Amino acid sequence: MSHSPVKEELRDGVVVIQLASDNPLNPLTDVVVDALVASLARADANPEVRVVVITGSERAFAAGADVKAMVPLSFGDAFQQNYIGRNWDAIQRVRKPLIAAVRGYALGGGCELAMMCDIVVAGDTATFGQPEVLLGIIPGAGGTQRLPRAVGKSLAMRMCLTGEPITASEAQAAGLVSQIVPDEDVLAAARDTAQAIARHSLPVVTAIKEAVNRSFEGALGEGLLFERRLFQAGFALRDQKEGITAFTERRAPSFADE
Ligand code: CO8
Repeated sequence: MSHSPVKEELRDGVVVIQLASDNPLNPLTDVVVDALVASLARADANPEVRVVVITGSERAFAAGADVKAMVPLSFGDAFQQNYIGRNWDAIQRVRKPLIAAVRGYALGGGCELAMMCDIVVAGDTATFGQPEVLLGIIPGAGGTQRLPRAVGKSLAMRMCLTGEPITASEAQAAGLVSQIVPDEDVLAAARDTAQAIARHSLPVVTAIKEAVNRSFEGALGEGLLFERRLFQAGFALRDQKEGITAFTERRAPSFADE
């Protein structure tokens, strides 16, 4: 690896983390994922960062796990090393909003990484797929769990069982992608959304992310109760008072993150 596999740029509360492997298809090697996880941890801890955008190259957000590294692995190796779990679990623990800005291929672990983000913005020629079945493996970083929640059982089954990718417009119609723009505008569109979020109260944004994510875990009743408790807890926030007071006074709110 001749250069850092991950580049960071922080501007106006938004950090863009770019996967920038030597290979523009961005295979998710351990080195890349470790660098991404370290970068996300820095962003989560940095009070100047309010929203994170993850992007890849023009050709690929990421073309999946490093298939070449899997060749010599036995079950014992994979289990003992906690393969995938070791570093991937950290991604889902990031508390600040994550936006995936996807150009080109988002395949296998690349599609799973996009689905671990809170919002997915795609270029018009992007493709999303879980081609693991073609390699004789199953998705390993949430593809069988997050994909059906994102696109419904039937399409998720088709994608996972055939290995065939879907287009950006199919992904948008199915709910995997929130917005499609011309390829060259992906990062700008993701930044615009990030900037809109960055203007809001950080604890409120964090609570919304936690609550929405809770809707994907466990039973609906439990998720609704979790949401209600966080909603009630919001009455302890100064920003909540400010937001609703500003509305009644017909003025813009001034949030203090407390
Ligand atoms: N891993 C390792 N190397 C890769 C990968 C990959 N995922 N994808 C491409 N490469 C390499 C190729 O081997 C090739 O290397 P070399 O020049 O040394 O032969 C180079 O990148 C260029 O690739 P191609 O010549 O194939 O480029 P094309 O433009 O013809 O095709 C494709 C692009 C369609 C993206 C094609 O490369 C492809 O199908 N790649 C594999 C996609 C895939 O199967 N992804 C799923 C992998 S399995 C997975 O993700 C399991 C998830 C588990 C959890 C996540 C853990 C990280």
